[in-house]
Amino acid sequence: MLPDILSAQQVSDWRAAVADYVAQTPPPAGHTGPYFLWPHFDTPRHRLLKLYGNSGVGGVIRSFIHHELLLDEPEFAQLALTIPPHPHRPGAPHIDGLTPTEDDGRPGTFTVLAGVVLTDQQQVDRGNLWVWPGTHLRTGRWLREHGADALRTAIPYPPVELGEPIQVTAPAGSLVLVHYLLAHNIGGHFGTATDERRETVYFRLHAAGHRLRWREVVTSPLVEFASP
Ligand SMILES: O=C(O)CCC(=O)C(=O)O
Repeated sequence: MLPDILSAQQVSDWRAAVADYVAQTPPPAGHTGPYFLWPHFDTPRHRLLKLYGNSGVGGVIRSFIHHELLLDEPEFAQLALTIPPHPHRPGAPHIDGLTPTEDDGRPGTFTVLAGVVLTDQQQVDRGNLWVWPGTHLRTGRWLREHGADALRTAIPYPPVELGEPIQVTAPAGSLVLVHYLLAHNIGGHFGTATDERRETVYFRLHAAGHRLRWREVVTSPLVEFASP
């Protein structure tokens, strides 16, 4: 979790963009719980892509990627809202990109899930993302033993020891970086109907050439990342 990536003005600009998208495709009246929109970037002038570039988010993420690799521009975003009340605790995690896969049948692996946190999530149970720490390394080991293609049927998550989950806490304006293999899930929002909804914008990012090397990446999970 990286705090203070966006200024208060930038948070406000991003939230205005999210509000406009949600106004175009609003949730059903009375809906509570998760509400996701998936805008695709069919033009380089796409509003969210411009916010991503102008806010320097890509540059921050790039600094975590191996120095010999470029970072591709995001192809789409996920507007992740959680509308309270949603008293829910996930029982188990998932891995992204397996149902559905990409159009050619390749598991939809990517390098990093980057979440731009737009609402205060410093307390738990405010729609925070749940993660199971260390599972990206255990899953990488499991895939080394079973072969990368074992990922295709490891739904919802490979049979590795999960350990205890934590909720990611972060102030508005933070960036959350999540390894592709890290076990995660959607959290609950224990606020009331008058509390603020959770808003995070996620990008699923590929280091250049990722789709050609995905088998190496899932069996050697740090290969696309900068050395600490
Ligand atoms: O709601 C969230 O923060 C997580 C969403 C999620 O797990 C997913 O879309 O794969």
